[in-house]
Amino acid sequence: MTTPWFPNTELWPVQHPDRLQLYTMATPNGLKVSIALEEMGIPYEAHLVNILENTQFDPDYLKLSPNGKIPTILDPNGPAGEPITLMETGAILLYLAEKSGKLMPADPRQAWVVKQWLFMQVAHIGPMFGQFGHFYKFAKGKTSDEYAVTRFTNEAKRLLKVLDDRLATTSWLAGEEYTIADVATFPWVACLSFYDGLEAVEFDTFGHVKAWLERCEVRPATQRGRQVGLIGS
Ligand SMILES: N[C@@H](CCC(=O)N[C@@H](CS)C(=O)NCC(=O)O)C(=O)O
Repeated sequence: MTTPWFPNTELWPVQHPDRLQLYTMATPNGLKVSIALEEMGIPYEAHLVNILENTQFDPDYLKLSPNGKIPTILDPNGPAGEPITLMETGAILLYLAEKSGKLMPADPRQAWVVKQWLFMQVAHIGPMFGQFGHFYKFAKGKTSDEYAVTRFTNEAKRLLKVLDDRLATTSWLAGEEYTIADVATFPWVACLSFYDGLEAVEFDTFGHVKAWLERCEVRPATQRGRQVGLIGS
């Protein structure tokens, strides 16, 4: 096995070089991976990449993750026993599901349904909810133009309706089994309250999403995953 190269070990000292290394922060995208690792029971070592201090642009970090975003993983024991680094949560979740054999149904038809909802999160829920949070909370007072707030509030509501209709018919997004599609979507829906946006998106009207969110929130592994990458941790 080739010894992996670890980024900036002064900033991110590695205590368990044999374990999967997670570079992250407790944001919705970061939490997807720490929750998945906890749910799958994969041993890992987490490192905080504080995006509020622009640490994601550390030249060493950019070697792992050229787009300068969190999270990133470095698995010393990747395919054929060789190290692998991965950015992009969709790819990371698929990789972890394959590695662990967990949170992805064995049945190929069902597995495609999981991938469909996973890509729906990555392409729509994440970017649109993120823009909603940006304009509704963080850019408040910085622009007098209501256009963006209205656009992303409406889009967030539209997407919640898509999720609600789906969850009216199934317990979890891809069916009766909890999968990486739920892992990916949960932190973004949970984040609406951090954006103080529950009223704006009329969250209470989406009863099936609300009940699903509660089912996700009580999972012990999910609760542990939510503690990873907090500032000061
Ligand atoms: N499509 C990427 C999105 C990652 C992403 O946007 N991460 C945010 C935190 S939630 C980030 O690193 N932001 C820092 C920045 O934009 O400079 C993924 O799914 O991994």
